[in-house]
Amino acid sequence: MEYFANIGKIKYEGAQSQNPLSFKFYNPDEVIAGKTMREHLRFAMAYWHTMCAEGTDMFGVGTADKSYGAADPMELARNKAYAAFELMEKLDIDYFCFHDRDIAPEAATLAETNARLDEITALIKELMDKTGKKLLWGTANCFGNKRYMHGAGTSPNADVFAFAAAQIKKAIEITVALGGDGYVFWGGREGYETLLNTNMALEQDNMARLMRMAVDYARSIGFTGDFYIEPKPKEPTKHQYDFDTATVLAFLRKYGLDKDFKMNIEANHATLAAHTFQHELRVARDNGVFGSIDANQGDMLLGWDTDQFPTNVYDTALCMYEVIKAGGFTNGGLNFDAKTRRGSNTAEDIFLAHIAGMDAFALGLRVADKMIRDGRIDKFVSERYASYESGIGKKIVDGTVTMEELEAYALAMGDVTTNTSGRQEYLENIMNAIMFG
Ligand code: XLS
Ligand code: CA
Ligand code: CA
Repeated sequence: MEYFANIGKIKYEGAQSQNPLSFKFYNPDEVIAGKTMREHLRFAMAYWHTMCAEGTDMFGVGTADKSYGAADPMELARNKAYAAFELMEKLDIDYFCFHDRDIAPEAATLAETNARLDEITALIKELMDKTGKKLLWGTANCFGNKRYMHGAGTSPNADVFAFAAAQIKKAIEITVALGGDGYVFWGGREGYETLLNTNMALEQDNMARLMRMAVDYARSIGFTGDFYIEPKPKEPTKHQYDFDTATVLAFLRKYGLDKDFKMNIEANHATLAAHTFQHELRVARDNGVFGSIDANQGDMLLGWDTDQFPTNVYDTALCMYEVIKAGGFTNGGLNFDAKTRRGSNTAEDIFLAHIAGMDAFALGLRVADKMIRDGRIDKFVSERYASYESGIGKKIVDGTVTMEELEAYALAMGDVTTNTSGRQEYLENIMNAIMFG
């Protein structure tokens, strides 16, 4: 059975093509800076948005049909898996990501739920073997069910903590069974609404305990991939503990988890934290915890997580600049944690949205490569800090200077006369010339 019968395989046709169902800029096997575009970008499909989300919002029911002709929940889970692989094949997407509950629905008990997961995991394994598609990362949905109303690992209720641990254990097992390259913790409800009812210290200690146990268990069953934390400042809780990359880094270091975790940076979460996407990537890269990316964009006029397909090439270029500077992806990739707008409710819209996102990142990769080969921006930055390469600056960097010596230096100087322009506009002009020249 074909679920997207009217749509064929999407191919690269170049920017002049007027065929909406073609790539204009993503040419998977074209080599850029020594690697194919496919290898650089490692695109992944997000099971929850693409296969499951029907366009519901706070004000209205779904607008898109994601029933895949099924009559009952397990038939739906099976059909969805077949449709997912058809979609990945047609879009030439090599990876996917999922939450446990995206692939199989919960049953009345945990044991029955796990049996359902086993059945669908076996089917997905079969489809992966047949098509060569791979799992970028798996995760557990520990935020949707009402049992998690006060959090999962940070719940005030120890029974909830235990249930979450059991769910995560199973999600790790199926991730390993499917050869996943990563496992994500996104703290959906790991935060608080008010400190009046919250023991923040215990909640954070408990979250760290859960993560430590999860890592140890995963390693004990042979998981060699990366663990990721996905920072997000708010929504659904008012304050989330994984606020941004810098906050997560402090948490990981406090609890000795920094050797085991990297970041899964989401563009829209960066902007919700009042950072640019590039800022979050830079903090991760500078601290050796750059891992993977949830590629989307938010709406700058809205303060919530709109998870739109990325189309802003300025942002994708600066993102790919950071990715290349970080040495490229190892186990990570670009997961489209993005959904079509509620009014874009056809299967064709799903394809057009992925094409938009893949082309936007292909353009971003092309621009980032040009920025690096052009060299003017990198040269400007290194020259801007040249005063640290010799004299007093070198002593500061080497740690061989004291406060007294710096005072003597400043007294002899009288005042600073060496500041030069930051030339932001010069650099912005270069960016535009590279992008559109
Ligand atoms: C929600 C998050 C979520 C994670 C995985 O805002 O983006 O989808 O990526 O749980
Ligand atoms: Ca995400
Ligand atoms: Ca999001």
